[in-house]
Amino acid sequence: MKKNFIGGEWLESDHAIDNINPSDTSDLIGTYALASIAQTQQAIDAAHTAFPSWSRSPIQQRSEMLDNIGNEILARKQQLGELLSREEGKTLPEGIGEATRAAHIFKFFGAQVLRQKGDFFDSVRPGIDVTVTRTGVGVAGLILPWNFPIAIPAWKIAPALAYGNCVVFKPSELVPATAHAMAEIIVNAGIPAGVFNLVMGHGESVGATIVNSPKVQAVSFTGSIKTGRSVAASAVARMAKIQLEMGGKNPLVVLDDADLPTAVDCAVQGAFFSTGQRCTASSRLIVTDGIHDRFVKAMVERMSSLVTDHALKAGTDIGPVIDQRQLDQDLKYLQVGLGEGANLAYGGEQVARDAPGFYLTPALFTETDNTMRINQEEIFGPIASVIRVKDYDEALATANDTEFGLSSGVVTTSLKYASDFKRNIQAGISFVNLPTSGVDYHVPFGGTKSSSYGAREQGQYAEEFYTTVKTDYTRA
Ligand code: UN1
Repeated sequence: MKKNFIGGEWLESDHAIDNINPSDTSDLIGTYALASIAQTQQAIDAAHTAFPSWSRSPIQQRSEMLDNIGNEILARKQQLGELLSREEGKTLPEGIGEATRAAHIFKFFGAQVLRQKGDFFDSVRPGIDVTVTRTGVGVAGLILPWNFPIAIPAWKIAPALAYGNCVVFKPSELVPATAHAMAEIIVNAGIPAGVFNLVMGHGESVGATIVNSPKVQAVSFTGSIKTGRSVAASAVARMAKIQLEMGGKNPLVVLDDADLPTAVDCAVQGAFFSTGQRCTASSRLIVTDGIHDRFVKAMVERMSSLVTDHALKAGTDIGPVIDQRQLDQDLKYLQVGLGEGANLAYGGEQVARDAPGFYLTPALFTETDNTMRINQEEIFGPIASVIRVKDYDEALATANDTEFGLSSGVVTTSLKYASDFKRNIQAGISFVNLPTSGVDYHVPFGGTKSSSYGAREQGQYAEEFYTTVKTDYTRA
């Protein structure tokens, strides 16, 4: 049984969970301890106790530690990427790419520790100086989804530690192996007891304990909108700082003047890579009349060449769906779409491969309209819809007609439309002639409307959530 890391020790537990490979359900990756509520509490207590000394620890020490963690992840990116793909189901190149991204994030925040900022003011009263600085918030409770088993944990853990917070890290119970391997790297880098804690387990027990503990001053959550709302309600009720990253129903607008191969590339990558299991996935392909038929034809051609198979097999483009529950949800939405009158132009078939896994071919709906459930609700699978519109203005209005506002994109060769789109799309992120997924690690990440709540993640903007502003007056 792989153990949790609590208060500087690896601890067993009475309960454990089997970690199953979604590409091959006969492959048991390992058995992982489920932290109890008491153990979660113990982790929170340890983090609380460690905070005063960690928040005052020398910045050189913190910087080197984060940089060393980044170097170690980089040195082991192949092995970590393989483990990640084995338990999550994204392809091996995607898994290795994600491990590499996590390494870069740790190294970025290693350097960021040294870029301390502050302000100095004369007081409005004579003889008094005012300094404004930032300090760590306290214990950061980090609650993670399964779809990016190492990148999203890295972009929460690294800034939390960099700015002097102590961490209680709850990975998704579907992907404990990568989390455990990353925790080993963090522990081996010499992190002091209590500063970093790994508590694997379920949301109802471990997650709820973190969210409701008065000793957890900051809660950062990435996951579904439903869980996000309940995390927010509980955490705000006790005045904790919160940061939520939730769903998306991201539009990719394709205009008449688009370069067709670019449009198809962006749509295929954005909608179907990582099996469409990204909150930045392009699930609504909003296409103007003049290019619509050519676009759909080229999409179907390209999709028919995509290989859906075992995540670790060379040549696989699309790995399996994460588990049976998600597969059921995807299949349900395929039925919902058909019931709403959409045309299934390609895919959406549950297929058998050499190994027993959750295989679903990428699906493209056409003849859909934006009011359909398949265009309003997040599916989180390899399913996208084409929405036909007459011109740019209708495309933009349709793109904005959603409760979500995370990512967005436009494919066009017109500077006028590209500029207008960037200004007027209601989303935290926009891409011109690029897929809506696959973000850089050194710039802010987050959305508007129901997609996100609280300060942005990543880059120097991460400081906003993981620090608090302090104003000090001094009379000489
Ligand atoms: C990306 O598109 O590179 O869960 C990152 C998600 C997002 C991360 C997307 N929080 O899909």
